[in-house]
Amino acid sequence: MADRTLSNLLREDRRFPPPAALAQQANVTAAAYDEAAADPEAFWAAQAARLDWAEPWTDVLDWSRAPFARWFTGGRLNVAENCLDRHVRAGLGDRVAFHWEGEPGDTRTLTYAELTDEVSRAANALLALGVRAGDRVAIYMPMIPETVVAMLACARIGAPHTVVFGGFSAEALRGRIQDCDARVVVTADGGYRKGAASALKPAVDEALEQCPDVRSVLVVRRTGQDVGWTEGRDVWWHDLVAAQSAEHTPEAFDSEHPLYIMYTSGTTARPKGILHTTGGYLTQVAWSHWAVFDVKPEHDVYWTAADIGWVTGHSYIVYGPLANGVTSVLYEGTPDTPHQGRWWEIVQKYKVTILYCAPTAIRTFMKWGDAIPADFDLSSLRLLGSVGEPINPEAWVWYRRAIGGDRTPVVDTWWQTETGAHMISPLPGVSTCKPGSALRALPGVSAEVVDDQGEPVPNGSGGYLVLTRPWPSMLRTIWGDEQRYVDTYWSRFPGRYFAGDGAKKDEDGDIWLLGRVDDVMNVSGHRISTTEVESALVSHPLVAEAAVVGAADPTTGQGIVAFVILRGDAAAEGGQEDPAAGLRAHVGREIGPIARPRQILVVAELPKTRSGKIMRRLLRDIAENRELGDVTTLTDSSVMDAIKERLPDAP
Ligand code: 6R9
Repeated sequence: MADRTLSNLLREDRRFPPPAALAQQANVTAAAYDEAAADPEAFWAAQAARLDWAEPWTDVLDWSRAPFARWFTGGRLNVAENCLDRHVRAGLGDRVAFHWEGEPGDTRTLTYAELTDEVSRAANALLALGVRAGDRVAIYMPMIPETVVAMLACARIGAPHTVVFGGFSAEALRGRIQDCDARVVVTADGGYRKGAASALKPAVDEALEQCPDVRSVLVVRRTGQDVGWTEGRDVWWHDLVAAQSAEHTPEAFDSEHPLYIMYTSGTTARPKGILHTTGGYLTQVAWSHWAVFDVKPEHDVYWTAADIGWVTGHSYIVYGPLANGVTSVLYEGTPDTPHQGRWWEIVQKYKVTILYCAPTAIRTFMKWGDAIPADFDLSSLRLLGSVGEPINPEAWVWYRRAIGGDRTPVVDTWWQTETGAHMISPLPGVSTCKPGSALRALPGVSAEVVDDQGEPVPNGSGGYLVLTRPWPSMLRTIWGDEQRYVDTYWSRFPGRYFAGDGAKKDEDGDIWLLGRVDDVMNVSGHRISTTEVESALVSHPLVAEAAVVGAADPTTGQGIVAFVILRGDAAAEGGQEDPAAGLRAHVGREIGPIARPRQILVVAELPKTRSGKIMRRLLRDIAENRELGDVTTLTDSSVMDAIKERLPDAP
């Protein structure tokens, strides 16, 4: 892989040093890298001390049963207590924890004191339903405050939660409930999406037909729509939770007590239940949120515009911001309801200072055009973040200019459900940013790019991303399948964690992520990453978004097939002319003739997961004219039908 990759990304030479004012007051300085490198365990022990521990740990890390890690062994703490009660005790009870904005425009403000009471009531309600420490609870909810309350109530009583994205099907929900043997489900009648009430409860009812062990369903009334009701099993949140006492004394749990299971799709059909535990997870999530977003809890209004059903929502809507006592925004709906300026209206209204979202959202806003954000006052923003996929340099520069007013650093944060917290990212007060690069491993984290034999590649070359030391928020196992944990992550390069992503090191040793290694194409023996071709396409003024796949090709092994969405203004002006020839030539100029797509299809939408990741697997099925594989993790399965309709006859 190392030698033959093409390198248009590495020709990106725009540089953005940290703003002086931010650098002067930054939470973390360059010294942290050296400190952490000298003694990573001492570094993490110092970060763990940011939390309240009921009992101190004896060892920082026990790696004697590698790759099964134990962090802060013997230590005891309660996650909800750290996120709530301790802030109230410190006199911060009146600080806003969440400014919640419903899609129809209804709002709720929850202070730390109010959230603590609500979580205590919900914890008492779960206890009343017979939930005990160690029992799993499934949460299938819209983006409403009760979702956060339910998660923290579970954490408070030591019942690991598994949050299933509200956009997933009954089938996906059933599989997850059964895999972790959850006995209680928390849900809502529905939520608001795209201007209408979208039902959730029917999917729960359908899933539970095949989950006889689920004994209780706690239902939040959000939309008021009619719901089916199973007497003896279903209970309204407003009946049960409201009747509980707001007094609940949290018990301290072992540092390795399970906190949650988050399912993520693998390359095979069965989703993996990624297990996160208590002390190490909260330590790294709290530290990274404080360091990477440079949060000042007294001043900042922080917004992760992502779904709670994605790991990003767990770590950077719920646990990180609350552990740091920060004020956040929580938004229920879609970015274009009721108009395409909705996010910017929210930034203006709450004077959001830090915004964190996915490249797919950024490219969508690019497509809608600069005029929309320009209508709002975004001057409160001081820092922007990106997560979920490689961010194309053009999208990065647009984000900084059109949203960040050419002032704000953009932190491109690489991490995974499995890593629990940020791993590779700029530090906004330290790093000179390069559009499209996540730069280097954070203090306390060790990453490397290696070749097929596991040898580190020289600067200027590409290979596989690995993590070379355990880290506090690492997954502990795959729920119920230790062997799959070992095989998936620790066998490809023994002793090191295989992330499944391709990456390059530039001449400075900075890291550029190139997408999943299964997204690398092989065209006439040249290894070309989908990310590189997509970035070349997105750098063309006509293109807002692109998805590239390798389709079997009788002569070249694989041929490049590109699906593109045109920018709003371009699509309107474009007339009848087919842009494919111009785009092919553009890719040829940007990367080289070998990377010119065999086919370019203009489409209106692309198939995405909850986190905005393009499901290239499905596009490959289309490009190779196959039946579609598993679509249970798609946010909107009708997208595939729309794409198929636009297809010319198969090549
Ligand atoms: C947090 C999250 C993990 C995969 C990961 C990689 C991709 C995430 C990225 C990125 C390039 C970034 N990814 N952040 N690629 N640059 N800044 O997304 O978790 O849903 O488990 O996905 O997402 O391919 O391996 P998850």
